[in-house]
Amino acid sequence: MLRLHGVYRSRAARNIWLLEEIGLPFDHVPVIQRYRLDDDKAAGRLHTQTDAFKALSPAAAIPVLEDGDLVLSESMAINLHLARAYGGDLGPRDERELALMEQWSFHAIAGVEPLTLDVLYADQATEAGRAQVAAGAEKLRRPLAVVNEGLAGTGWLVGGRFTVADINMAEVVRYAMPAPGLIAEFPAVEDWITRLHRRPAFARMWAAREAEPS
Ligand SMILES: N[C@@H](CCC(=O)N[C@@H](CS)C(=O)NCC(=O)O)C(=O)O
Repeated sequence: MLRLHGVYRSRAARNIWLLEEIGLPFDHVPVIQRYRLDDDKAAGRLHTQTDAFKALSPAAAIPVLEDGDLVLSESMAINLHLARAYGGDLGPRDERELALMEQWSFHAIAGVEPLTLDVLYADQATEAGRAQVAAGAEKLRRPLAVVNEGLAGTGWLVGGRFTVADINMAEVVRYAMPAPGLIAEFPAVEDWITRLHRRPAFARMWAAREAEPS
């Protein structure tokens, strides 16, 4: 059976959403980020700095997928593999679609996600936090405009249908949602993410994530 390491409150959420979409059973190992644990709580927990986990992940980072003897890190690579191997039409139908799915996944991880972290982790109760969000939102406008353009026409990123490319992009766009009014500036993105968050598989992942201690 497939085995996925990583708590819901991590980039493993994007893999769990896809696994829910495919309906694939998997063994979920809730490895937690070490920085989230006090020293006294780390003992006896599955976390990213344990020797057993570092043997799987030299980067000491979740998520990690074990698929037989294949051990894979990087959340986007894991999703592209799962979609191709098991996802049917969630994955590429041909080389052209694969190229486009990789293009959007790389834009997500390199062009969008790093800019979202200032927004995601800001304390908007403080003036400094709000300023950090405003600066982050300003940087995000250009890459989000690219996504908005990509959705124009069919409302999906690749192949005129819902695919792994949408999941990979939507999970990083979600990190930008705490920026007040930002997503609404991009109507195609706003419509698309609203539709995606209504999907039953996303709702199942989200409910489990919310049930997980923060
Ligand atoms: N680019 C990697 C990033 C992986 C990553 O940084 N994961 C975080 C959690 S979301 C982590 O495990 N950090 C290690 C730690 O904090 O102990 C991916 O997309 O999988």
